[in-house]
Amino acid sequence: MRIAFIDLNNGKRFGETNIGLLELMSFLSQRRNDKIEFFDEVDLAINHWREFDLMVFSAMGFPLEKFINSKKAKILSHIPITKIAGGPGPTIIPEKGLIFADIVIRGEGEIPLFKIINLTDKIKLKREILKSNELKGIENLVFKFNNEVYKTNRLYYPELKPSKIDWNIIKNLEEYIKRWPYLDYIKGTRGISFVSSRSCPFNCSFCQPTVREIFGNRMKFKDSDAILEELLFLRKNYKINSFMLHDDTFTINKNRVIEFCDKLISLHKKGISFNWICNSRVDTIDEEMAFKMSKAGCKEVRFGVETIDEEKRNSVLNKGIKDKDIERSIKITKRNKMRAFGFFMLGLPEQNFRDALKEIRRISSSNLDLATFSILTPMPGTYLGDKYNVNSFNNYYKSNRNNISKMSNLSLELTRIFAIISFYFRPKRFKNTFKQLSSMHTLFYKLRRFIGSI
Ligand code: B12
Ligand code: SF4
Repeated sequence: MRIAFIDLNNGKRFGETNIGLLELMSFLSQRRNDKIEFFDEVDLAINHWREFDLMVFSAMGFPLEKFINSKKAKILSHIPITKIAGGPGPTIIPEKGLIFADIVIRGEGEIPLFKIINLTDKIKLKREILKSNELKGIENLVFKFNNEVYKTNRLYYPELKPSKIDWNIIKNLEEYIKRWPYLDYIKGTRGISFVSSRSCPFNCSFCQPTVREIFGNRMKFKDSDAILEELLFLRKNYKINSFMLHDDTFTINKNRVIEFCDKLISLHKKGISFNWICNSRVDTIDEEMAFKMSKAGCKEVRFGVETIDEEKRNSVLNKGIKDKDIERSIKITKRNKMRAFGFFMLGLPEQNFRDALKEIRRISSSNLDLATFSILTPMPGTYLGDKYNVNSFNNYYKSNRNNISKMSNLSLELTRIFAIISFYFRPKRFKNTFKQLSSMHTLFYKLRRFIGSI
């Protein structure tokens, strides 16, 4: 079978490979003998469609919305081979995937995709699969059957483990490494992003139940030996010296973190070391863990603080973290010589310009080394999205991002820019900021990302 895998997230622009698609491709190539090809440009895939039996698309909600409103989606819908869409976007609103694809797979794609490919293999005229009754027996599908939308049983896979990635699949990996946005304050950084776990037990209102809708309730962890093997492969073949763990909360399981760190530390004897960075939660990190992480090369720990207002953080956002945990985790991180990074959101319900300025002042004078500021956007498939009746991703790329604050869209955007300037140009951080911006290469990518995010 000849299968094209297409990333609609535009991940190359951010230096971020589509881990979900990579794990799917690796899962399949470990079990079947197909000709698989990865495309990060949809135009290229469209131009080459005749070379494939199946086209497989992956998208988050916002890129999906952008794509279905483009001419390319129309062209695709007329291409006469079977097209399958999956990922966080189609999982939450499958009907949007059906605008250009024949079949949407909800949630973890490994097993249903494997079953569809096996079924397609058995059918002489590949396209006839859409008329096959057997399709109805495969779980987690949404497709059109006799002009009606048909949904099969929704199943989760608590026993499914993330696959070891075959990085050879991405032929232009160097382009991602070149744009990789983290640890750019360390000279000579060459990095790549990983995800070592799936799902999250917490219940933040702006995020859940999306993550559990994709992965189910039970957390699953990737084998740390598999990650290490991947890292060593990338080091040998691509001279990687850094990585980012995109797990929602990498520090959720202390024993696992310590085991992973010990394995990294044991590589030091062979002269091999990595700089790395991870996401954490302020109530899941402790001194022993931070000490090990730092020894193992961790340079930066990222915490979702969201807002400095404890009451709103816990009532509106349902974050479930206290101010004292925030202070404690920042101290622990810095004491162990790692940088503390905070994620913040502006535009909370009822927030006016004055509240926002107060918030920015307090964040800027905090002990954090780094911070980002987003605009709170209720998304479909989240508790907050339900509360505000949001059932489309389509406002995101326009100026109105489902603004639920008391500020106008323009003042919200300007406040965000002001927050970045106020935080990074404080005298205590200015030296670091200047150091980061002094490299033309870094400045170029930072500006590009910044402009792209407005
Ligand atoms: C890493 C990450 C990113 C990276 C980019 C990753 C990339 N290259 O695609 C960065 C930092 C750039 C990013 C940006 C954004 N992200 Co993001 N991101 C994540 C994160 C933390 C991990 C993704 C991941 O790799 N997971 C591990 C892999 C294995 O899972 P997966 O990709 O979902 O793939 C599995 C299934 O979805 C499915 N699948 C995936 N593709 C396909 C395709 C087919 C055909 C099939 C059958 C199945 C299938 O099978 C895979 C394996 O089981 C997730 C949260 C999470 N826990 O997953 C959020 C998440 C995906 N991001 C999210 C959001 C909102 C964003 C932003 C809009 C944030 C912002 N405000 O700017 C942007 C959008 C970027 C854009 N392109 O426009 C939301 C998406 C919500 C939604 N319903 O779409 C998530 C779920 C976080 C959340 N809970 O809010 N993100
Ligand atoms: S925001 Fe982070 S901690 Fe909260 S539910 Fe989402 S992934 Fe979990």
